[in-house]
Amino acid sequence: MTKKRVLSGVQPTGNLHIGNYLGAIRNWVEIQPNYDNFFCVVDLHAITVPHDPKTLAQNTYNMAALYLACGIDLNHSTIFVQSHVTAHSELTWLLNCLTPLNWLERMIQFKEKAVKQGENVSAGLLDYPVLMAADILLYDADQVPVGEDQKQHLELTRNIAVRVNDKFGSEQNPIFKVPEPMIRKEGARVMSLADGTKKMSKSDSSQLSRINLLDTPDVIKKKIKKCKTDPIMGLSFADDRPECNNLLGLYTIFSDQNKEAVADECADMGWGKFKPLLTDSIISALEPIQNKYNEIMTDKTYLDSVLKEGQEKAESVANKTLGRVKDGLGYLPSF
Ligand code: AQP
Repeated sequence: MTKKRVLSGVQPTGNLHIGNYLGAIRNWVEIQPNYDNFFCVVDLHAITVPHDPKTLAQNTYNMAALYLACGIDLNHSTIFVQSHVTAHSELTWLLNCLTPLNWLERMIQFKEKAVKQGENVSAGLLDYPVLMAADILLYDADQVPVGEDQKQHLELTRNIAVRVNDKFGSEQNPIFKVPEPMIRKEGARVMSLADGTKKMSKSDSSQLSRINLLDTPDVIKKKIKKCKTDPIMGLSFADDRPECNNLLGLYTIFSDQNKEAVADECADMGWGKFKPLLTDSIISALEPIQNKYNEIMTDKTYLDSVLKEGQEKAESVANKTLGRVKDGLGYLPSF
């Protein structure tokens, strides 16, 4: 039986944080033996907000190395760079012309990020979800493992696929496979360390709001020490205690326990006792990833070969889908 296909990606916009890890990459690693996986570094998405051309290539490289360091296994998965497969840009244009503008204007992420950019907001930011739809649909993905924040974009991808199938395909010969989101409950939404009601985010101006996968033990210790808490005695998973909920949730995952065990362990604790436990659990969980990352970064030839092979595998799938779409839309075949 052929395995179902999975596609997902992360933008190379700065350091990967534990929200990206728990919401996305850790799940990719766990599910990969059961699927045929394509994981890309979505560098075309990275320029939808102002970017620095001096760091884009290196960030892309670092992100690919982090995928491997987190445990992406090339026996099950293909790692590639989005901009290396030109079909992503081409399909985006075709989908742009088939996507109603008001579908994009409704996207929460656009509204939130557009506010931050004011007058400089680019058409690319509005178009971000169409590019994401192209990424997913090119690979006939069955499942898309993402964090909770991407749920609305996944819904849009499904709507675009259904619309194109209805207009240009047939029931027997649909143009696109309609993908399903794969959102795990725990870790799906890791919150900022500075405000338990806001998601942890790469673009938050405060470094203290997030823990990066490559933070040193001292930095992790400092960030946890300074993180926002509440003045209530005893720790609990209460809905009206966003910071407490978030930190207990992180401890649950990083100490590899279940929620009930953590609720019992921490019920009578104060922050002074809890914070060192959380710090140690994060440091120990990240240590093997950091060691592997440092090892991979010493071997550029290896990383280049991974990305070259990834590009070839991704192109062979993506170009086939692009051909099918262009046929469906009635384009003159190229020579
Ligand atoms: N706080 C989070 N909790 C759980 N999952 C998260 N993801 C992002 N933040 C959290 C998931 O990480 C994957 C890659 O995200 P991305 O690179 O596309 O960036 P993003 O979703 O825009 O969020 P970032 O990384 O924090 O960047 P900005 O600063 O742009 O908001 C996705 O699967 C996402 O769900």
